[in-house]
Amino acid sequence: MGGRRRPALFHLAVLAAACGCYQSYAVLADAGPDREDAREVATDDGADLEADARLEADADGREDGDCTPVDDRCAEREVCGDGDDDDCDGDADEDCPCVPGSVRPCFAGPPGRRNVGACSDGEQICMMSGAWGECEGGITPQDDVCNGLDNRCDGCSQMADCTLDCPGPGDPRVPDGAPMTDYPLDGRLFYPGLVRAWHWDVQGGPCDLLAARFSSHELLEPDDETATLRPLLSGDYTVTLTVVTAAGTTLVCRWIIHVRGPGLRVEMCYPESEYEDLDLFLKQPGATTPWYPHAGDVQDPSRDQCGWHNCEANLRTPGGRADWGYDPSDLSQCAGGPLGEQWRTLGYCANPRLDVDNNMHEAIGLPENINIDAPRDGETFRIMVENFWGGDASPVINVYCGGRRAATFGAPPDELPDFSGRSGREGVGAMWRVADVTTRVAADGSVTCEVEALHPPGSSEGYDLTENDVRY
Ligand SMILES: [Ca+2]
Ligand SMILES: [Ca+2]
Ligand SMILES: [Ca+2]
Ligand SMILES: [Ca+2]
Repeated sequence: MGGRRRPALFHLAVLAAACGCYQSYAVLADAGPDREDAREVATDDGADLEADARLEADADGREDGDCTPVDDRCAEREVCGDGDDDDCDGDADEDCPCVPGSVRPCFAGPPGRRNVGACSDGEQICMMSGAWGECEGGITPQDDVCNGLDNRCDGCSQMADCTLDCPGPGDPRVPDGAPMTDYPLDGRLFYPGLVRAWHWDVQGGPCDLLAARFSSHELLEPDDETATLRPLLSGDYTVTLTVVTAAGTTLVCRWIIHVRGPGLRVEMCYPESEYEDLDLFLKQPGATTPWYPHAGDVQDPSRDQCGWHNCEANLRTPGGRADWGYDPSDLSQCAGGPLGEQWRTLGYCANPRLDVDNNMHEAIGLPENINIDAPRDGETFRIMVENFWGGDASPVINVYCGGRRAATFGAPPDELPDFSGRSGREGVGAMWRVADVTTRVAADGSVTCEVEALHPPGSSEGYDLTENDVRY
């Protein structure tokens, strides 16, 4: 939705291209010192170099001959409901029924190696067909290399005397991050030796697959010993660290950083976000009023829903901030985001809040997200997207509860069939009523939720898309 301030472009770098060359864990011997940006070339006597080389010569390492590998537990048949690939065909819970839109952890390797060594769960989305999609992300068993980690995930593949000490799941060197909070990356935590070149690469969460120019994060100083990850969205970020040693050997670590915010977070991204304005809304629990009650004026959304009109740091319409009775959160929950300065000026992070409205004026090419850091038990929130721009768009909605993705809607292959209509300047255009989310708060304060997809009235499938219809 349009604003009046000066445009402020946030450049979200395309990070993937530079080093797509190291896709495996293999130690690439003599991979070559072709980086001109080497910052730390060994210049002292050759002794260190020799020691370095000697250590690397041990890279074929040793294994404990007494070690018994874990049982893969590969079975004849797939078992439904466990997120495991029981029959070891590379797919978890294939041909098993599921609730469309729901998301859960899965593991595409042998069940016996799940959560062993370097291995880490991915996630799978239940497609609109009612079957689980591919298990994406995560780390599956690989050939072992000398990197301080059990790459085969069989309990026996760790080699000794490795110069590189990679982190696995739960390693205190790779703690969880938070959305819109800078996350420091330090190569010295993993490699102590002499270095010719460092390189960091980060693959973001589900939104990054949508469009080459869209990124869920920024990565600052990717060719330095220390880099900074600036995640805008929740989710799993896969980090790849490449070290070219002084002796010219290329070493690689890969691990996953979980980026988790508290409470309920509804995040929207769309590949057209550099030139189209979509608006995300969340209805106040208990309210069932029309989304645009004032003669269908899109510039005047209902006051009982959170959106661009009443939930950003700076309010652009009269009528005050959305107040649903929640305490505000500490500034640290929102000050690191694109409109961090505005939130700092306000002095707190509101609940509910819209961190930023992607609107072709003050923010372009960004996701939109609405958060409630500490929702109450048993509240139901309806999610709606309005296409202010009018042209066809393919938004994806991710729902996170207690930091874990609970549901995804609109992701390929289930893009909206046709989400277009007249411009918001002419009236109510295309609207998508996405889902109802009910929060569950346990005694210990942890938040989960139940998500129910919305369908056209009287139907049990399909997206609830309308044009010029303001109904709840
Ligand atoms: Ca299974
Ligand atoms: Ca399977
Ligand atoms: Ca290893
Ligand atoms: Ca917008």
